[in-house]
Amino acid sequence: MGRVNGDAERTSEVDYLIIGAGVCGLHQLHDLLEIGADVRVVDANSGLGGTWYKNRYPGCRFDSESYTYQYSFSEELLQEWDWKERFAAQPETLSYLEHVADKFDLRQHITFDMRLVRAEWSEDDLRWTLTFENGQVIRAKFVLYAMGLLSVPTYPRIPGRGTFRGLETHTFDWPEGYDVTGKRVAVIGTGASGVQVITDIADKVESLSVLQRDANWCAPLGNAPISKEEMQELRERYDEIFAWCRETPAGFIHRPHRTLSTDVTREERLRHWEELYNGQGAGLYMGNYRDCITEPGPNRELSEFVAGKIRERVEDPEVAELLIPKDHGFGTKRVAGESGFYEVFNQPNVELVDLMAHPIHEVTETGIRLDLGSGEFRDLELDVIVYATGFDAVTGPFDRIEIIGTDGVRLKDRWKDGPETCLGVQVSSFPNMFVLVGPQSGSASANFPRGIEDVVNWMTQTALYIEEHGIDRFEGRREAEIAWVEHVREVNSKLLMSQTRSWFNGHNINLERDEKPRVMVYLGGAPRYRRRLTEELENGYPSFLLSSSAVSATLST
Ligand code: N01
Repeated sequence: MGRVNGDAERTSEVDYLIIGAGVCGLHQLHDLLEIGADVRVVDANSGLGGTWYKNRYPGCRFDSESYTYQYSFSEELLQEWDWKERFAAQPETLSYLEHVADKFDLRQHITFDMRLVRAEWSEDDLRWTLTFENGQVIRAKFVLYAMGLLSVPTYPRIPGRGTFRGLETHTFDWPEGYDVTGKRVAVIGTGASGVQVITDIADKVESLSVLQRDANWCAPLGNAPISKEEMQELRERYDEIFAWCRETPAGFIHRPHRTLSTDVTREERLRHWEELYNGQGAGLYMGNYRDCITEPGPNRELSEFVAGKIRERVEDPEVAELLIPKDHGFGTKRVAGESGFYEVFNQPNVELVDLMAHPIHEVTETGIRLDLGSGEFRDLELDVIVYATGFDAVTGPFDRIEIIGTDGVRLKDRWKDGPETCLGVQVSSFPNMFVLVGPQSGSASANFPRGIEDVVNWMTQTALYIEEHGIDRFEGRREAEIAWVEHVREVNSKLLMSQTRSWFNGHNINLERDEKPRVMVYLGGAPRYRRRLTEELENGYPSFLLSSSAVSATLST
């Protein structure tokens, strides 16, 4: 960048502007620099790392294997980085991303504290004008959104929130280094974030109240340190590991069996599930018989197996029953990896509050008031309230920016009944705007760097094409968009996951509980998504309209 307008010092120009310096934005920046593009990254945060910069709550870590959650674009990088644990904690991951930025000299191309508030397309000069909260303006030929799927936290709508005199925080906004030792704490929410923070702080706090609405399924993570020998062995197998992950549906090391659960005896099934339960990572969830997450019968049997484990691990049978999900089967929502979560409820300083029976009436100056019914209330006296209540996922970051495309159309209006995208990478009427992380993209449901890799590689190849052919306008075709949304809907409908209430289906923003699900993520698997994107490259982008004013011709019609 660096071309500054004389009359407005705060306006600058660039060819490719990436919004977000997280796992995706950094990768895209690296690759566009490699091809010599004029590129810049901006980020609303004061440092790089995206989700790993923000999520500093105690216990935050991967639940995908560390060695699969790293970039594969540099052999040197792979060979020099040692992972300390099988499932790295947030500080280690952030250090890794900082190391990547330093190694490839990326920081000089990133500007922090730049919160985008408005982006407007101009058909006259085929540029986006992007306005930031701090008054800066950037004009860009192409805008690439890499804002993360889970970067807008949702605080529940509870009367009195904000009046509490102690610390009220979302897991995503955890104050750096804040120590809960000896404090009276309530955690609201038992999704992946809640499970991690609850497990980490339970034996440090004076008292812990876990406020649960619906229970979520969890399975043991099997975390452990990685020895030097193990690391060396992993390093030697990286090619094989990445080749394998590229062919699994979600980019993980775990892959569903070809065998159906009904092809084997019950004894064999139980033995296998026992092994998976005691294994590492998401094996029980992603490396199981394939009918376990597609067919209600097998799913019920697997759920009953996991429920049995919860009953064994939690001493109080009533608490155990509350911790067993009743509204969905195992693996039909994202399963949280846990490391002693259930044992926490055997501690005398921990209580589970069933919000279905005793909803929150209000937040008070001193804590939380529960409604016991019949006009009776119970006050929890607290020092800290933690909202582990999830995110306005996938579309939330876009909804917070005024994005205006051709003829004044607003993205917010286009997506008011749910997002529609052309292959998860563009939106018709929003030329030159690419979505690297967003709705209906394969990147959205895959182990992040693996899913991202496909989109980033496609984008880099596309940028090369743009440069070589002098393309100055690139827009998804409406008919291709309609076809893609239909395809995503159809593919997703084959999985039980499409029927549950979770952020995968848009139930993340305090929607009414019966509101229609939205087509948020693509569940067709990373290999299929990659093939679809590759088809576009190989066939000259049939799903997009490309034009070059230099040659005054439409190159792809
Ligand atoms: O959020 P969630 P999360 N009153 O939406 C409850 C990733 N992640 O931050 O189920 C009371 O899953 C809600 O209850 P219910 C991962 O992809 C990854 O935990 O709606 N409770 C639920 O219990 C994950 O899927 C890692 O009834 C309310 C919880 O809050 C995604 O982030 C670690 C409520 C929200 O669960 C999101 O996980 C952590 C209300 N008004 C997260 N509103 C890794 O390991 C919501 N809840 C990499």
